[in-house]
Amino acid sequence: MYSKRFEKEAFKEEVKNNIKNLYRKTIEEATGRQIFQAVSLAVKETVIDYWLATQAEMEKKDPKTVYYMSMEFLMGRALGNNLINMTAYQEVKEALDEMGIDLNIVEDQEPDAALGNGGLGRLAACFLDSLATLGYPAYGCGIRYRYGMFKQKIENGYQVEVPDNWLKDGNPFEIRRDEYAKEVRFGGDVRIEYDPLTKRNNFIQENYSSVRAVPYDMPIIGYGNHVVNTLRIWDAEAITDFHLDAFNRGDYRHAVEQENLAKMIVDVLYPCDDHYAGKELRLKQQYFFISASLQALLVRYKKKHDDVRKLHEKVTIQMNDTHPTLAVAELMHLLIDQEGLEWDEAWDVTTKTVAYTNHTIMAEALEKWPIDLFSKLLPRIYQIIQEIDRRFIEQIRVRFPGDEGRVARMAIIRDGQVKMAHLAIVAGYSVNGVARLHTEILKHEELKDFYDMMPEKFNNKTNGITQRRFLLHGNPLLADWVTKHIGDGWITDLSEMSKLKKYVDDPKALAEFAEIKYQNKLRLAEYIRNNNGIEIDPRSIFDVQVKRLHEYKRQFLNILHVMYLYNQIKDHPEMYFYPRTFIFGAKAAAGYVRAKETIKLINSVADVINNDKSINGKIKVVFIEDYRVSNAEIIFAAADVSEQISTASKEASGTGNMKFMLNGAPTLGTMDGANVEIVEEVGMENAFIFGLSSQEVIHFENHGGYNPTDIYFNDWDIKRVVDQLIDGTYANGNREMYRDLYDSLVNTHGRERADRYFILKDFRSYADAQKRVEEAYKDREAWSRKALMNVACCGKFSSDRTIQEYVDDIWHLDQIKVDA
Ligand code: 26W
Repeated sequence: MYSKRFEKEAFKEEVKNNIKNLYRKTIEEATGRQIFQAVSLAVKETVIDYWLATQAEMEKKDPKTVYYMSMEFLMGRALGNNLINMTAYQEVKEALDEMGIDLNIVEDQEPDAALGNGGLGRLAACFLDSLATLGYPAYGCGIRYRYGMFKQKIENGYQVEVPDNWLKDGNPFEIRRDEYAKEVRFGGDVRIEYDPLTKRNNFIQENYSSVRAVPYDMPIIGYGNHVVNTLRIWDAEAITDFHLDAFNRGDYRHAVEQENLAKMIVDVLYPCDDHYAGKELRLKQQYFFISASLQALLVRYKKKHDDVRKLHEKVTIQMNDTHPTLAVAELMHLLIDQEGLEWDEAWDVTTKTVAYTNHTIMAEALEKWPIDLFSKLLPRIYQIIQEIDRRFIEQIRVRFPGDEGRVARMAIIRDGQVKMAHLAIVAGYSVNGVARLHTEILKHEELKDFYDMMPEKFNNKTNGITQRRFLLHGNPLLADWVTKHIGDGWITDLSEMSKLKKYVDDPKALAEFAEIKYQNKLRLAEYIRNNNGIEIDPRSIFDVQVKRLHEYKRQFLNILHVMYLYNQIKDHPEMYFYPRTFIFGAKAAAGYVRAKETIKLINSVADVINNDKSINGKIKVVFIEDYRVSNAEIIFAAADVSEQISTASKEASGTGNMKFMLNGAPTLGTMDGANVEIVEEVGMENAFIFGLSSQEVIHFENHGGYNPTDIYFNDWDIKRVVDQLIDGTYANGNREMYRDLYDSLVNTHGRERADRYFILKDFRSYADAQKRVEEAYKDREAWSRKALMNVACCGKFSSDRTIQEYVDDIWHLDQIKVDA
């Protein structure tokens, strides 16, 4: 069917027709964006057939399905990825070539669907790709934010946030499903009414405001298997057409309120990563998409089944972090208040249906809602959580009599707050971390009390990434080379990459492999020239740190080390130094002041160093504006060194680390998150590891004993670099500009320890590891061997492997097959 649909002439005709019908233009007259729309709609025609076929198969087989609930889906661009997964990329490229259209340029017209912040959102997107590719029935459930992750501009070295109006020209792949709209209610009060017939109390919500949730479906295409799953994201609308009815009913104010509520709810993605702000609107967003998704899920289930007590046999719900944890209470509410189940029956179903993934141990990221805010907005949900909490505390007291400390630590409602992680763990039938080290820290440190009481729930699922987007699409030169050597099995079975090991001592293979990296570096250099106006040397070492800006990720350590190298070169111009390009890309949450200062510092250091002719271009520093999924694909392909330098114990997993590995960039990193497992696969000799261990960090945190000023006063090079933050070197003489960054290293402020993230402690060991990188890079062939070993050993880090583990250990889904 693909071959029939992508019969070239028919496809070309379709594109022309779309341009004519949509824009009343010829191809020659159409703008780039119009061509993108026309091509996408032509592709969608084929997608729809498989989407229907998949739905029909699901109707027939009634397989167990996972609902992946997530506030974030960081999808990136769809067109190229859809063509790749339909195995139609080459054919479409040729068809467009014949029309004088360059597919690459068409792809570049598409805005990223940036409905996520970083790791957690991109993981959700990779999971959807793997679920479809493995043929597992799955819905992604989320929010159709009108504005996604902000666009980042750098002005005068500072980050400026620009709204991301990604839907401006329409989204060609989505389908609005008005017929599945649901009502979601907020606020009001709950009246309890005794029903003598059923001898039950009924809980009736009154005087509420409500919005209409309307789903938009996006196709999620499996690779080469004709399976098309659905990402269902919800838009909000006012429930009444207030111009007429409500106004006439004299209820104008209420109607306007509901209109505003609807507009507000889906307006924008919260751009906070790892920092919980406690905003009412965010709780509204959470309830909005959870309630709508669960209502829809129940309707779908009941079409085929009449006993909701068996929901867990066909449905499983995965909660992506605590953000969707209201699902626990909303499912209880629907089962009790709508379906008429008794508490115990509803609890039995709920606790067999929901599961929870934890993505962070950063205390400031844990969601805790103030009771009064929560109970006013969600009065019935709050009652249900109170009852869950009451019963849970009883259980703790039975298991640990007299241990009221434990009750205080574990309660769901405590200190005037509702603790979402506790609710998720108590109700979830599975609790997982996202890398082995992270899960161990959860079990033995952060969630120890819960692990003591219910060890059987805890399990690890080390994250993964999809090789379809991050190699096959993002790095076509390497993808072709790999296929030429080991066949194309790796596309759906990344463990096949190990077959490349037989080439790691083959000079011809190594030379070709190195040449591909070089070509990819040229491509990135061109991107940087066009976007940053900076000329970089493609023969220099591309040393890359791209990820959200966060103190624990330690971009600060990286730039301090650059400042240190610069001092060295200035002091010893004759010293041997392999040219380096330090590349950064990072967005800072809009309100995260210290993160924004770090961006400014990186740009200031770049200004000084890049303009210093005396160092002969030995160091260049580039801050790539607006790091996002689409430019990430270009960046990973071109990287020589992967900077994964978080303070050990802080990065739950990391997934960028895996994307670099897949593209042949060895890791320069700490023993943190999934780095530990990367090193285990590739071997210590093919990575550059430094710094404190997680145990050492945790020990210092619990027992003290680290004093950064000891280092500051005893290591002259370190003191010099730290002092340069306040001597004006990088601030045109201004001594105050980086005072806060300086203070964060050497002065304790209030309750915050000096150098919380052990930057000075790890500095020397980082500098040594960097020295080892330089030494290793000098031997070009030995370096290529290391880089190729990284590609050959990356098999474990496919999200296909991760998803298969979720299926085997947690979800137990039925596979489906769709015939062409
Ligand atoms: C409530 C505010 C908020 C927003 C986002 C709190 C926490 C988050 C996320 C948990 C942050 C996040 O993206 N975590 C990352 O998840 C990735 C996927 O599992 C991991 O690879 C990263 O290590 C982890 O930081």
